[in-house]
Amino acid sequence: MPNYKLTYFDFHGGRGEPVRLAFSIGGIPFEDDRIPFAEWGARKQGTPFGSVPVLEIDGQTLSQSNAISRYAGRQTGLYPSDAWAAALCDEAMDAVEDVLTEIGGTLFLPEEEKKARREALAAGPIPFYLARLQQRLEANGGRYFADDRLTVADLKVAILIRLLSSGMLDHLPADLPKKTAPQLVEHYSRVMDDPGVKAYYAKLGAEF
Ligand SMILES: N[C@@H](CCC(=O)N[C@@H](CS)C(=O)NCC(=O)O)C(=O)O
Repeated sequence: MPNYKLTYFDFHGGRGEPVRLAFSIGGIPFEDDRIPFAEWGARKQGTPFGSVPVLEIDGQTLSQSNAISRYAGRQTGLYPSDAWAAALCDEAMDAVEDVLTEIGGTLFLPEEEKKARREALAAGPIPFYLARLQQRLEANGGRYFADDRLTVADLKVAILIRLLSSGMLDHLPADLPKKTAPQLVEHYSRVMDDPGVKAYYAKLGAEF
């Protein structure tokens, strides 16, 4: 088995979390390299695109979260081999990226500008994406995004729903997912009830 090292920020979420979960669910050991935010400046230039997550595989480096999630999914049986089911996974993961990119663009804005941008996101684009993700979930049977089973796409959507429901993002109401896409909130609970997901968070002593 290759040696894996996943580098990401030190919190239970974000673009690195689906990869941590996938390896853990699949029983694949990996070095969980969690960068304190204070150290990021010194490490940024050493990454392929100036961003994390980054996965090292026997010393080779892979970046871009969806590429890493697909790789981890293939190694753990959490990414479908069927081309159509795999494409449905990609669709959901890329839609989540659209939302994360919008939110990421607000993180370091001056307060007034941040407030305006986030209120605009909460009034349009985020409910739109949540509603459309919910429609895609329904179109694929209502339980999982592809293959009628847990895949890396479900992990990525669930982590987004946890972020949006957390109340940690000022000016984005925490009840946005519940109000606009209740089935995604149910889907989040389904993912969190997965024995592998439960075991991962229990091991870390994390409660949600
Ligand atoms: N398209 C990239 C985006 C990566 C990205 O923006 N990562 C954030 C953390 S979630 C980051 O590295 N932020 C710090 C920075 O850009 O300096 C991906 O999907 O991996």
